[in-house]
Amino acid sequence: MKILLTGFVPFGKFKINPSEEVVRCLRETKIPGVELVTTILAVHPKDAAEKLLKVFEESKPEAVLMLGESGGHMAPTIERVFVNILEYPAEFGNGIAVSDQAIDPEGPTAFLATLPIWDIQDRLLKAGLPVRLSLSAGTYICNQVGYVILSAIHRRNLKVPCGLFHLPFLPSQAASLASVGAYPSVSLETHCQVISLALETIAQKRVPSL
Ligand code: PCA
Repeated sequence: MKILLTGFVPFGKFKINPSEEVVRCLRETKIPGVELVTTILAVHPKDAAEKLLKVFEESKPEAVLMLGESGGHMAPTIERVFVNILEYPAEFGNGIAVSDQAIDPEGPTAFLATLPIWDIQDRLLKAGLPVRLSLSAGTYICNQVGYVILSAIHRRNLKVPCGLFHLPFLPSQAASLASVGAYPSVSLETHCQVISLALETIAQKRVPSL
């Protein structure tokens, strides 16, 4: 199955983003039943959505798995809901804060992930890997790209399972914050095992869950 796997460049005070590192690592990994198309997105509301839609059009994947960093999360997290809100503080918007904008003024309130989330969760837990489900992807760029791509898939009535994992900090990121507080982290190796098994499960399941 051809799956589009995306990550993001570093943002905020970091020079590394676990999502980009995982994409780089899995590009070189053979995953049973999976042919990967990969791309790294800018952490920018216009550029990220435009590039994602362009790569989607060009590569015509049969499924889409997006990855993003979410510092403070305890485990890799499957996002279930993408809301029609764009809102972020100035520190994440090059000095410009955005408050309570609609991603698509004509669009529905939210889209739900169409990945086989229960199968992925079962498979990961049985393999002894950490995962949790979440009902909020936030209101920043990860939520936005999730909303935008699910909206495009929905409008075209495509049978393309699609969703996003938020990934906790890598150990080096948590270590760099030691003077601020104790942050949870997950190793790159564990992140890669989690996402590799999630991709394998998506390829086996094939159909959107909703
Ligand atoms: N995480 C941010 C955007 C880029 C990323 O890796 C988010 O959670 O929206």
